[in-house]
Amino acid sequence: MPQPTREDRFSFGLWTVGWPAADPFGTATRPALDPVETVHRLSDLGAWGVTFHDDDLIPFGSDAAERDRVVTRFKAALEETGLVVPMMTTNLFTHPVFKDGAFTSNDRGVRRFALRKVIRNLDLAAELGAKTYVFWGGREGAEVDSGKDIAAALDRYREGIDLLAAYVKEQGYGIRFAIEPKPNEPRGDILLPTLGHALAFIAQLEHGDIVGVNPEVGHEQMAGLNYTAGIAQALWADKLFHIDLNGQRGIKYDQDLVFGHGDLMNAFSTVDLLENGAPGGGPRYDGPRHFDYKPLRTEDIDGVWASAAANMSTYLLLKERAAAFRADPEVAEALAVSGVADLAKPTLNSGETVADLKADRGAYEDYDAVKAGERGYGFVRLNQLALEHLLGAR
Ligand code: 3MF
Ligand code: MG
Ligand code: MG
Ligand code: MG
Repeated sequence: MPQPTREDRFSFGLWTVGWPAADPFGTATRPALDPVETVHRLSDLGAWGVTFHDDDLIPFGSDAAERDRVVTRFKAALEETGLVVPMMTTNLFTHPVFKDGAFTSNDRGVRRFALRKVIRNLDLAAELGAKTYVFWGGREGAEVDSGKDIAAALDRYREGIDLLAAYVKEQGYGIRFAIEPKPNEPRGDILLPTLGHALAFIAQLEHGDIVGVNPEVGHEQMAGLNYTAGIAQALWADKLFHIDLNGQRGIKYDQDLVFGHGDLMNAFSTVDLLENGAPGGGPRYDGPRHFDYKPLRTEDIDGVWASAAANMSTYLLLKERAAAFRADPEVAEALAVSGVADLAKPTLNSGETVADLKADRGAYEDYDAVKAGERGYGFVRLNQLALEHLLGAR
């Protein structure tokens, strides 16, 4: 199996391998992990970065002395291993104070508390050199339609993100924000449920220049959406600041499976896009390959580390397969038959006006739509070639 190296820039959240596997129906099946041990284990496995929510490292309610002690110890582990902290985030969902949301709680005191909690952790993010700060608003939502004024909630969401972005700019932290959409869970409905909603929201911000998205595979798939197509749009908008890779099998609860253990064909096209870019060019993703998964509740501690390794191994295998796919002359021929590269050509000629288009009889009056309608695009053959490469049959 391919072995990960630092150059692959794989990162993991402390909350992923560290999940003790309590779920709504059962208690924890594994002990809590010491973040320092996690740093060492991830480093040994070939990971490059570790990410975390404030409370993953510093227990909620810790006093200043305890906070300093924990951070100092953690920093020492980073130095010993060379692991970096590319991304940080805030836990605005576990404590009961956030049960009706953080930036969009109906309770103004909660909203102010949430802003202060983020500001405090942004200072630490800058200190640890994090380049991206993620906002997953898991509690920003509702179950009761009449209980949440959505327009007002979006006003408060915008107020919060803009205030924090202004703070980051003012401090010269060089941090960019990435909003992570999710359709539901834990709230019945969450604000900014999909990547598209998030992009539309970002366009309304005053400081949207430093705000992008952190799409998670499973979250988009929980909404029945195509992850690869989604991140392609985020790239097109120059807003793919970070990614959460994992697996999901259909529209159900957030499974957080190992990357590739859900929709494998889609995982293949995701890696192909991330590694090889869109066939027609455009912005490329060069951020961390971040895994936000959960080791199955059935696994023991050895299984935890095996599952972490599985994410990286799967990614690297798919990367190899995607390279073989792109290099195959038969694939090139199939892509040509499908007309994939032809889509990069503008529909109008350079300098052509709408009047010119109207005057072009070949475009309409003399256009043989019946014949054009008979064309086969060969997409099935193309997909079968992808599948054969994916299965290692080519
Ligand atoms: C929940 C998530 C979150 C976010 C995290 C920020 C707890 O479904 O995906 O993980 O990823 O809050 O990165
Ligand atoms: Mg998630
Ligand atoms: Mg998930
Ligand atoms: Mg996530």
